[in-house]
Amino acid sequence: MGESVNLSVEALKGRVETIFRKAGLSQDHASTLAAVIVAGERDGCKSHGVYRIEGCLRTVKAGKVVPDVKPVLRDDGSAVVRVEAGGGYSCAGFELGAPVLAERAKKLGIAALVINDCTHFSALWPEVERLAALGVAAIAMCPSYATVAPSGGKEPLLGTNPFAFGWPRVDPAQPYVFDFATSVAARGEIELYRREGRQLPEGWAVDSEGRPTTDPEAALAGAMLPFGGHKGSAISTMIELLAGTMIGDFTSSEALDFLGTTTLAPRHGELIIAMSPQRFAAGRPGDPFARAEVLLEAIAGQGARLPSQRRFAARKRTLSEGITLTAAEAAQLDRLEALGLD
Ligand code: NDP
Ligand code: PYC
Repeated sequence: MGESVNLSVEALKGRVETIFRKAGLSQDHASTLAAVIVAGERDGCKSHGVYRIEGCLRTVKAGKVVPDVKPVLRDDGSAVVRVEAGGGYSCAGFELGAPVLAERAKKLGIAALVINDCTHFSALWPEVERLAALGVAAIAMCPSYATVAPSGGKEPLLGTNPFAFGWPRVDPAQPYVFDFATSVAARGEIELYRREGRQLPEGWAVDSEGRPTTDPEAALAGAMLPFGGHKGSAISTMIELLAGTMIGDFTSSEALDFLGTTTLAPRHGELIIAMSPQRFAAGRPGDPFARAEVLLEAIAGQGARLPSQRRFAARKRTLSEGITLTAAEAAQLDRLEALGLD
């Protein structure tokens, strides 16, 4: 086995982008995918970092994503802005729709971006963070593919359905952001345990017979569990309804039927709702952003950590010291660069 390597954020992004270009992705898709994957490595979010590259390439090779489609913006001036991704990766669609969404939320107080027919594998925090930088609060959510049993059940039906929230702060580099799977942990996290040969913590999953398991292989073949029992199960169901059926797109169960496997990136839609705090608080006492600072500082003042603080610290470190890839990750990158889509 070789050695770990250290790369600047820009150098890693360039290499990942090249891999995607060689695999037939258009420049737009290659660069937006590379950006989100490298942001994961930069911020210490490895469940959606470089290990995802192979899955993206497998999805291209299987013909389950259109690698060079141009997303189309459908905007009738209303509060619902739509991007038709045309079976392409979601990230380019988000880039197209985000500025329109923020502008519309500021104008109307609230607006939604619907992304339809997209292949989606990425973390959601880059999206709510981007919207916070544009001055709006936002929630983002999407189904996935059916891998999670509803609370009280034991068959995979719900997705790991991520849910993210962003709120602009006085320091624009550190918005209040959280982003989590509605399963106990993301499926990508279980895959990392499998690769490292480690046992899972208890309570994450059941095997294909419905028995609790800490074996990652058995968990991936069985069903993952929602976080917080019936509460996570209900939030996950809400995401199926709002970001699946309501926007006329696949639920997690339909996404799995379409794909026939969990080894490729899932196709479905995404829903992002943006709000202008100034518009909601208009005519009421106090500035909503200043009042938010009081609350957030009081939380931190108790010694509790705010979500994303770990990420922001990792970002600060990697931007100055570079990103360290393990020997296995570095070898994977070399191999993918040499092979293209083989
Ligand atoms: P985690 O449980 O690791 O973390 C979720 C959130 O909680 C983060 O915002 C994290 O902040 C915060 N957090 C963690 N620990 C603490 C703590 N002690 N105090 C305060 N905040 C804390 O994430 P998951 O495994 O649930 O999800 C990981 C990623 O997977 C997400 O980015 C999600 O979008 C992605 N995902 C994507 C899917 C898709 O279909 N596209 C499906 C499922 C998940 P911090 O980052 O600073 O630690
Ligand atoms: O980690 O659960 C996950 C996941 C599913 C699709 C993309 N990420």
